[in-house]
Amino acid sequence: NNHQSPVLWFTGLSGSGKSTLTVALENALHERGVRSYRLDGDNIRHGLNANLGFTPDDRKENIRRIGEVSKLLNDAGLFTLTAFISPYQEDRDKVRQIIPDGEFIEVYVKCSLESCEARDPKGLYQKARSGEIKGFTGIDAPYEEPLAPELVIDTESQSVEEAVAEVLEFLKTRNFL
Ligand code: GGZ
Repeated sequence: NNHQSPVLWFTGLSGSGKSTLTVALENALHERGVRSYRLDGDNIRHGLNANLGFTPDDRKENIRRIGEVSKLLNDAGLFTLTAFISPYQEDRDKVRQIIPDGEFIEVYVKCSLESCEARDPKGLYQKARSGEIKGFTGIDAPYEEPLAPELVIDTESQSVEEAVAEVLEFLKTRNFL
């Protein structure tokens, strides 16, 4: 153990599996005695970022603030897990720049739009298709695939357990575990 803590930054479409994966990973880390904290829409968009919506500027500010909070959690020595669409490469890169070298781990939670739309756990894609929601990522707002992610997790071909095992294995190879 090199006593460093990573910021595990999960990015991907709505319905790609970011939340499911980060919850499962948090449990796996807890079992190993690792102190981690998970940031997601429930504890960020309802609180700190309650004044932000989904315009490009608001998404940018959403990610900037989450990046700053991640930096603080990382300073405190916690493993930080974030689960946000974070659609813009530039914004993800800016977060990378404020995290200590080697500690920002960009994880692309890869899932085709077709599959995310078929899952549609909250019925949001249907609302986006009907025009009830405007500017929905993947439908009428962009998602920029990561150019050089540390990890790609394909949630169409992998179970949650397999995905968690892959992240844990990666963390071992980087001496975070
Ligand atoms: C994308 C939206 C939108 C729009 C509401 N576009 O499946 P969910 O519900 O739980 O995840 C989505 C979540 C995205 O918030 P993020 O903070 O991750 O977005 S970003 O990183 O782009 O700032 C979805 C819901 O909020 N949602 N409207 N227009 N997702």
